[in-house]
Amino acid sequence: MKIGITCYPTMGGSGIIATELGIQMAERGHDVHFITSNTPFRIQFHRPNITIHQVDVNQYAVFQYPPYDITLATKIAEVINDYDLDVLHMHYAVPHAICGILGRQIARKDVKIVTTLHGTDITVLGYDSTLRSAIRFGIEESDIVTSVSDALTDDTMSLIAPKKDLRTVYNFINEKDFVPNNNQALKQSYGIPEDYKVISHVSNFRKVKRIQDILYTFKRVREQIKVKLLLIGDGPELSKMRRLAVKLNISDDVMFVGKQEQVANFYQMSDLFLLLSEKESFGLVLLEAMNCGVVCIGTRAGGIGEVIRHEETGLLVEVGDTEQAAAYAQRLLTDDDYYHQLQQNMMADIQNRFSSRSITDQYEAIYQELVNG
Ligand code: GMT
Repeated sequence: MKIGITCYPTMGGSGIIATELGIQMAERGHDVHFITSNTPFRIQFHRPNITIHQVDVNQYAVFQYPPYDITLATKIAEVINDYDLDVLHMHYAVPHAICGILGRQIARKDVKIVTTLHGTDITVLGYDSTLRSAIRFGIEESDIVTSVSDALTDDTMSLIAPKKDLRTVYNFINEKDFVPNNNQALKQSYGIPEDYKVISHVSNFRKVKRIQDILYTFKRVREQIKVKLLLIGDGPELSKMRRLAVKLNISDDVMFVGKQEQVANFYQMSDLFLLLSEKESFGLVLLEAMNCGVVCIGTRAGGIGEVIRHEETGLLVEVGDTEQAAAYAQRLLTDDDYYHQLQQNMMADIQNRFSSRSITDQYEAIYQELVNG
């Protein structure tokens, strides 16, 4: 099949999933066209069957705002016609599904549109009444809409109420980059003594990630055991969190390492991963940490409870319950038998439910269903 993909190529989990899925499809022999504002960051070298169509948004003095959406739709139309695309896979209802729909109209071709909802488009934008009807339009006019968790499917139904069925297709593991490797050398190079445990967190430091809860949890754990906290990523909350770490008197043991391209090493030197968000449609970082062998504690927010099976493959707490998170963390970091039991279950479970092969199969079947009519 000839597949066009549009996503925010450098942004978070949605960009990673869109890119990895394109790579998987190309490896299966499909002809993949990324129609994006930049080269997706995981495509660093030439790969057969993948073409990048860059969307350049020109700045004209006459426009107050650069017309990204119109430029993208025009580019999509051009690629539909030039390459005779069968399917467009748009990541995010707004703006990408809408750009795909417009691109299809401009091209005047019956290309099929699959839209994947990733969370931010629904749980943040869905509360903005000015955009809600546009999101509903993007969903209803797509041929098939997928959502990355049952929780996101439910949220979409209650917030947006589209007249359309949604199918849950989970995020998947990148098994090549995320593998267990007890990285003592890296730990040493960061000046972390061997007898210290490492807790980590990776995110874009938005308010929904509740980094403060990670700091409060860490403060409690640190009172009992030797431990360091590694915070990977950057975003709007970063400087406030630095100040909070100083205020809580834990800054000597908290390492803010900023935005990193290669995060696998950080998981590999971790003993525990925390994701204490108040909204999280799936939590791709959990899969990355888990496939590196790191047991996770998450909140019962959104789809996190679909990724972590409580007391079987990891642990769950209510949003804001840092006391419980600390108690669980302490147990995991001191009770090796318990840790290894959860770790073993976790590795088996995620390979069973979130392998790249089985999730790519699901998307491929969706494309086939549309193309074969
Ligand atoms: O977490 C973010 O803020 C980035 C965001 C994105 O749009 O890339 O991630 C969302 O999509 C990921 C891939 O499907 C999910 O794993 C994340 O859970 C989801 N983030 C939120 O729902 C907050």
